[in-house]
Amino acid sequence: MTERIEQIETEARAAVAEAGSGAELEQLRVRYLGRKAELTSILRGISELEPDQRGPVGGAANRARKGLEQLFETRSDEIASAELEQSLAAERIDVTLPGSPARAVGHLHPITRTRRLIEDVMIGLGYQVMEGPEIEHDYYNFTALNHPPDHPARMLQDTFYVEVPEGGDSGGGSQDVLLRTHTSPMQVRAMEATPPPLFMIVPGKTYRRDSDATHSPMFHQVEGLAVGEGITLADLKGTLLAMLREVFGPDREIRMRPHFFPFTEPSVEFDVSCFRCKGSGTLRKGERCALCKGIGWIELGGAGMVDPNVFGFVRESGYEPDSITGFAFGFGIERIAMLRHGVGDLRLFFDNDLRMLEQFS
Ligand code: FA5
Repeated sequence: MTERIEQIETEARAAVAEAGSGAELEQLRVRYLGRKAELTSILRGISELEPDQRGPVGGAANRARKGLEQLFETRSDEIASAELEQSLAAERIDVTLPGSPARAVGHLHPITRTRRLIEDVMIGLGYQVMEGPEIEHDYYNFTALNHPPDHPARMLQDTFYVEVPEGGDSGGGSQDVLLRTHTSPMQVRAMEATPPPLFMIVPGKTYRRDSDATHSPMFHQVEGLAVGEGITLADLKGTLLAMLREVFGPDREIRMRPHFFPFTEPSVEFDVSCFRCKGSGTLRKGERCALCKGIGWIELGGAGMVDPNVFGFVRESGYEPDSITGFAFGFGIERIAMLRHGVGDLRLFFDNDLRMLEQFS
């Protein structure tokens, strides 16, 4: 009987070594260790053997069973990892391939596109594009731009101030650091860093405590600054006209209306002639033009000649208030994008609703 047990074990070991798949191995396990297997029935029949046979046969059968169980386990691990290797190699996918069906790649946000359009036009006019910090000092945002200490724009209700942690260097008091309310602080920073003549624009994010269909707490502005000898208000008008004709079409006209900004003198607001009603204020059937509200002009931003007081803050960088002049302008990018694309509510740009954004692909 013990010989037969050895034979079974040898036969089983040879068969297991040959097994090439998990399924094949399972069949062998059933054949050699299953309920109906020969070894199992030998073990079951031990009690019926002659007493002197029970010890040696039972010992041999149990050893064979244990040995085979271990063998099956080892071989099963080997086959599983070989199968895994095989399927990893066979089912390898290139995750960089387009999906099926292929989805169109994304596109630039309409605000980015509008910003780039304006940058391209201004670079064409000889301006350089600069960037500035969104978290700004009161000095650049207000003081050096000639805002008196009691100017309402400095009030907590109008502006987002940043709390400087204890021990941090705010530079000058608890209301010294804020989210810039316009891109104009870069006028002073650019003049500090670059001697005249200077022709630059600054696109970027700005922040105010505003929220309605035409105002959002975060929005984008473009600042423009041109400083040199003999620069006049006529140059400002020509520059704005050239830029806005590129953006809104070659037939556009612009107009400037007197206004007030602390850092320009004189100051103006500038409008572009309405491109829907061609400046007439009425549509074909005598209807009032809704875009310009029947006025024929659309307000775009603020501008003016740089106030000599502002040059006074950067005199040491070569900006002598008596001999140098310049103009500055600033406007909102969202406003331009709304007008160009007929979007009625500015907040739609920032809701991240693909049904809206995909219209600009
Ligand atoms: C200014 O911010 C001045 N810095 C512009 C300037 C620059 C004047 C250089 C003179 C010389 P104002 O506050 O009017 O001006 O803002 C300019 C434009 O920013 C507005 O016409 C409007 O289009 C846009 N704007 C202002 N607040 C918001 C807001 N909350 N959301 C969206 N756009 C805004």
